[in-house]
Amino acid sequence: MSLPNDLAAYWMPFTANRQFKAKPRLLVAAEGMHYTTHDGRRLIDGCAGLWCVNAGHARPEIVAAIRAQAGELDYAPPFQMGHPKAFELASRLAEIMPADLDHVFFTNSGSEAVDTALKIALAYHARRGDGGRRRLIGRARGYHGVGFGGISVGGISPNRKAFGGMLGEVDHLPHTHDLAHNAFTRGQPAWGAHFADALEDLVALHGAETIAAVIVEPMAGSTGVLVPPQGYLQKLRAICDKYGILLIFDEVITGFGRLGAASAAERFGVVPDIMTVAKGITNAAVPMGAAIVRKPIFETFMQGPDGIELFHGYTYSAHPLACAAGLAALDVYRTDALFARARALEDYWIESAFRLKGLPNVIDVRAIGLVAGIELSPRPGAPGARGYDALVQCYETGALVRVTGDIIALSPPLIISKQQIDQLVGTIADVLRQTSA
Ligand code: PXG
Ligand code: PLP
Repeated sequence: MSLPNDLAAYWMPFTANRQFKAKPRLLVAAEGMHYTTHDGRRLIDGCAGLWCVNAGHARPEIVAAIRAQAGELDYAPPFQMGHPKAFELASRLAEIMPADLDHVFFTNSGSEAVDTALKIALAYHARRGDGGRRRLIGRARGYHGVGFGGISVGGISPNRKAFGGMLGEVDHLPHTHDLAHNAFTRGQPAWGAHFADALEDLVALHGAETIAAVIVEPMAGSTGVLVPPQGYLQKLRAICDKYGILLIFDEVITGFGRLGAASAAERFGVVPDIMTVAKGITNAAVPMGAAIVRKPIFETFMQGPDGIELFHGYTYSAHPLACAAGLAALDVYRTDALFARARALEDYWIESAFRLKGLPNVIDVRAIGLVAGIELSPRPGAPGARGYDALVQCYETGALVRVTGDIIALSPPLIISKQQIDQLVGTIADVLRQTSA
């Protein structure tokens, strides 16, 4: 397939537009573990699209469900109306999420899921007559999408700098990344649970009675794969409980099998009050996200005068195509036991990623579930350049990987075979050797 003859009109997101348009990389087809490029090459998908195509591309069951839904019910207004699959999908999600995370508010993306979760947290406290709790606590290096709520609690500087004021009442925990103590750790580092104690300091500073919620990624993905130290999430949970602060896990990446379980909450044995999901919820075939809340939070909204309980929602909340894709995706995950498969492959995956230790410029390898972060030392005076070169080289050599700064993040579809793991890691190893300058 040839290139379109005009690339100018499309303003590409999170992309160096001019660099890209000077040397475009177009994907024109996908199936299973592979993409096809515009120049007819096959790429092994090392990042499940963008951490989202967990069951692999073009799953026939999901394709068929979307086709059928488009012909049967293309759209239904979600305000004061419903359609069956929205209720069915919510029930199915409640079934696979831990404890009493039983009520689901649908959105169209992770960013919207985060905004929704933050708004629910604030409205929950107000509804309980505890409306002084308006402060939201995020974490340095956190990524919670690109809405004003998400960038306010987020901790990635370039995503905030150009955009001014943000939400007013926000603070941040420190991140948990520490190469001096934890470089080259397989799975969760033993050192670092104390980073959660910083929440006690924020409580002392602001007063618990002003704090509504803490939001963290249980494993930070976008910033370059930061695995939570052992005991860290448990500690955050305990401090939140002590002070009546809601704990929100942003599981947009970690949901749906990435860490070998339906959720990171299940994997780590820590139940948040609200969970945000997106991406893998539909295997990425139709955009969708959700905020999933524990029963007592939902019940709080179901008390009082009988009327609209939450003034919030999207035109496309619970879109029929997304619900159909979501139901089909959950069927595929269950039928193929993909979460258990990821867990069973984890040791092989981690050992394979660690084959990159010792290659030029590799200053850390970290891995858990079917995720790995390969951190490269930045070129002097040119942070990100080495990472970007690795991305381009991998693309030319036959692998799609995700790069954030100088960190390569790997998160293949959960259907990857051992042989394909070898191929993916082998390609990256070759690239690291070739681009050692
Ligand atoms: N929260 C988390 C934890 C995410 O990872 C979002 C919210 C926002 O989701 P939407 O659907 O609005 O994009 C995300 C998204 C990367 C990368 O380079 C990661 C994401 C998005 C884009 C790029 O790792 N995660
Ligand atoms: N802007 C305008 C002018 C609208 O009418 C609407 C929805 O009706 C929106 C924004 C919000 O769009 P969505 O519900 O798709 O988020």
